[in-house]
Amino acid sequence: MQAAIAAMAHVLLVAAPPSSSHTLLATLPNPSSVTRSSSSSSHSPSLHSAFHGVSLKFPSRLNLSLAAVASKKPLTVVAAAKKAVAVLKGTSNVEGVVTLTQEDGGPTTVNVRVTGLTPGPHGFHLHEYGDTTNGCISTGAHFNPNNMTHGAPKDEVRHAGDLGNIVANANGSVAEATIVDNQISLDGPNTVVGRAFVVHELEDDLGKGGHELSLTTGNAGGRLACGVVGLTPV
Ligand SMILES: [Cu+2]
Ligand SMILES: [Zn+2]
Repeated sequence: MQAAIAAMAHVLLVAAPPSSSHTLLATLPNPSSVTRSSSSSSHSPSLHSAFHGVSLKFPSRLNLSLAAVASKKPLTVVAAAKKAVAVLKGTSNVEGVVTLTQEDGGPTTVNVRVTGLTPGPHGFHLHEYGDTTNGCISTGAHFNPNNMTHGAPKDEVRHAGDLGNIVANANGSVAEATIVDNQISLDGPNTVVGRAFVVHELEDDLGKGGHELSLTTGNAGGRLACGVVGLTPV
């Protein structure tokens, strides 16, 4: 009996890390049957059946955690596409929502809707940090992993975060845009997740205005609203 308890402890240790749990579950015909068999048995764990598929019995607490892992598994498998969102807020009445989607390895589609702007173009960028402790100013500079100068979205020399301008219409001051971009991604070392979108007071001159700020910020003026990018269900 002591040997059996020791062996059981070993099984539990092996099963505890998430990666091991996956491997263990993968050998079972149906992960949900683990939950069912455990809930119908309230007596002590039986090592004897530990490697016999559906009759696998663990203490109910471990079973619950395994079941939780199993129920999340389909999401991971289906997630060839990724989706993220940022809610833009500021000190004025300018606000908006940015939604990003990306298929595996493809370009990122950025859907933008901002309200409360003055009519006309407004600079729109991804900034380096998802930090709004001091308002939009603490989001730092334009996201620039390749150490470039500021430019237009279509330029080869640009910050990765340079998404150009969004244009607010005359009536209602709504700006809507769909931007498809190859330099921003929802995963990997240059992920946008954890950084922030910023919408500006003025038009971004795309690096061509001749102003001293043209090659760093596009001289787009103050930061009206910003929002940190986070993952959202696909
Ligand atoms: Cu900006
Ligand atoms: Zn820039």
